[in-house]
Amino acid sequence: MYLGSYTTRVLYLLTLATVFICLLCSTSFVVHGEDESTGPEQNAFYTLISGSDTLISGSDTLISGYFLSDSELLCSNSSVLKQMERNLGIISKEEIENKEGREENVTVYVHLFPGTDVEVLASCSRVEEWDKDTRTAAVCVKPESIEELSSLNGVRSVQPAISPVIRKIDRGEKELFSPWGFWKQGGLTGAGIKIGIISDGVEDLSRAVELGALPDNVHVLSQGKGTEGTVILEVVHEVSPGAELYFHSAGSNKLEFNRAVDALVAEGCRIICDDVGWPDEPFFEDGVVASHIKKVIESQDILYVSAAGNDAGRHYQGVFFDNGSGWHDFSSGTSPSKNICADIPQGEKMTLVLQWNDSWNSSENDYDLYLYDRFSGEELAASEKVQSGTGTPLEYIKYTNREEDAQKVRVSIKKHCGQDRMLEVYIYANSSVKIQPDNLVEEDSVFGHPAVPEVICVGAVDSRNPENRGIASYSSRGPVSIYYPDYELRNKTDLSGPGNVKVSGTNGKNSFFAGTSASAPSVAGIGALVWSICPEKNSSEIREILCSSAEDLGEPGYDTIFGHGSVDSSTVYLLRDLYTGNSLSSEKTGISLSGAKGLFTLKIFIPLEKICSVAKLSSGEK
Ligand SMILES: [Ca+2]
Ligand SMILES: [Ca+2]
Ligand SMILES: [Ca+2]
Repeated sequence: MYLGSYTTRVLYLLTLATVFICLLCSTSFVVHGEDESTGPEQNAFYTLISGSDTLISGSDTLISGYFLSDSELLCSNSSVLKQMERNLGIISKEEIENKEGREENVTVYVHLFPGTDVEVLASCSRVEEWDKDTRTAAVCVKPESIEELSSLNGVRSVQPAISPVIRKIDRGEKELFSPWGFWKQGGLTGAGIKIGIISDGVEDLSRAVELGALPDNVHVLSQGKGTEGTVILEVVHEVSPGAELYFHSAGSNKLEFNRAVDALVAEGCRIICDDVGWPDEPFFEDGVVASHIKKVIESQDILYVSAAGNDAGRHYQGVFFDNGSGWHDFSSGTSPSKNICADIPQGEKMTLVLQWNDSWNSSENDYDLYLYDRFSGEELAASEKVQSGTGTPLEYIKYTNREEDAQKVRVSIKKHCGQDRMLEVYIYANSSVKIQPDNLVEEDSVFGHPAVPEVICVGAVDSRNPENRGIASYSSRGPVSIYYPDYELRNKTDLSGPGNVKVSGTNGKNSFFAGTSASAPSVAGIGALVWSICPEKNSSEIREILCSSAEDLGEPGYDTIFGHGSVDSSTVYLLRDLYTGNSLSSEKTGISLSGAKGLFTLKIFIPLEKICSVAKLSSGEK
C-alpha cells in the first residue's frame, strides 16, 4: 500500500491502531466512535391476548404474551375436580367454578417409569404423542379420569399442559424505525437457503400473498390457528427475499412442537426460527423440547433461532426466604414490600407459573402458589399439588377477575415442607393488568429451548429510535441458571435484533410488529444471507460470523442483555464487503487529526476465515 502524505500515514497508523484495539476489545467490525449510551427505559404494561380475547389497546406501551391455543382445562363434575385441584394442582378453583356442565377432554403430560409400555395409558386416555427418549406422553383425558390415570402402574407423574406463549408485543405508538432500507443493500437475497418458521398459524397467508408481502410459494406443512406466522414469514422475506420459506404450526403440546421441528428438517430447512415459549418446560434443566432441539442441532447442520421471550418485566427469581411464618418474602428481607402485587381490572386474566430447582420428575420439596386479595385477604386462587418425591416442581394458576370491580391482588408462595430452594415465577397478563415493579427480577428470565447453548436466543433492541440503541424493556435477559444434570450458568442471550419493525399488514395498511417475535426472524433472515454467500460453511461457522459481525451494544463485548450485539446494517455491510476485498483497508468519514475523538466509522475488509478465527479468539477470552 502506498503511503503518501504525512496526513495519510498518520491516518493509516491511527486506523491500524484502532483496528488492533477493536480486535482485542470487541467482535464488532464497524465501530462507531461516539458513545451511544442507552436511554431511559420506557414504562411497560403487559398485554395478554388469548385465543378468544381481543387485544387491549389504548395504552402507551403494550406488551403481550399470546396464549396460542385453548387447551383450557374443562370439567363436568365439580366435586371430582375440586379433589383433583388439591391433589394434582391441575385444575384451578376458578376453572372449576366456570366450566361446570361442560364435558371435554383435557391435555396432560404423563411421565412413565422405565420399562413401562405407553399402551398402559390407553385404558383411560387417548395417547396423542409419545416421546420414547424422555418417556413422556401427551394424552387427552376426561377430567374425571385423571386420578385413574395418575394411579396406573408405571405412571410416574401427570403434569398439566399449559398453553404455549407467542413472543409478540403490540405497541400503541406510531413511530417505528424501519431497518429494511439498510438490509436491502449488498444485493444479497439468501437464495438457495430454506428457512422454516414455527409459530401459531398462517390463517391470513393468502391475503399477504395477494398484497405482495409474501411470495406464492410458501410451503405450509401445517397451517395452525392465528396469524403470527404470516408476519414472521414477512420479516424473513424482507431480509432474505431469495430464501425458500416453510411454515409449520407449533401445535398444542410440546411433543407436537418437536414433530414440527422434525418436519421442517425433513424438508431440508437449514435455518429454523420460532417464537414459541412453553411455560410448562422446566426452568432449571433442559426439558422435552430443549433436549429434542439440542439433539436435532447436534445431528443436523442447521441454525436454530428462537425468540428470547418478552418476560424481563414479569419475572421473579430468588431463593426461598422465610418471612417467619413459612411464607416467601420476595424481597429477601430487604423491603417492607414482600410480595408481587398487581391490579386486575374486571374481566381480566392472569396466569402465574411457579417452579423451583428440584429435578423435574422427582421433586420432594413442596411449595404452593396462591393469589390473594390484598385488602380483604381472601384467597382467590391456589395451586397445591403435592410434591413428595415423584412430583413435578411446578404450580400454576389461571385466574380471571369475575368481580364487578378491579381487584388488587398479591402473589404468595408457601413452603409446605422441604428445603429452601431457588424459586422462579413468570406472570402472564393483559396490558391492563398492572404488575407492580417491586421485587420483579429482569435477569435469568430466559427459559426453555432458547436457553439451550446451541440455539441462537434473540433479544430485542428498542429500535423505535435508531439513535438510542437500548434494550427493549421487555426483552428477556440472561444468564440462565441450570441445575440439572449439573449446575451451570449459561450465557444468554446470544444476539439481538430490531424489536420494532414495520410490516405490510394483511389489512393492506402498514402495521407494527414488535417483540422478540420480531427480532428473531430478522436474525434468521440475516443468517440466510450469510449462508447463501458461503454455502460451504457449517452452521457453527455461520453462527460465529453472525455473532462476530453484530454491532456491540451495552457493556463492551459480550453481555447477557444484548448478547454479542445486534444484527443490523453493520452485518450487511460486512457481508457485502466480504467478497469484494480481501485486504485490510479502511474507510473514514468525518475524521481529522485534531478531531480524532469525534464520530467516525471504520470498515474492515477481512477474509472470512479471519473473522471466524477472531470470533474464536474472542470467545476464548471470555
Ligand atoms: Ca405443592
Ligand atoms: Ca431463570
Ligand atoms: Ca455488549
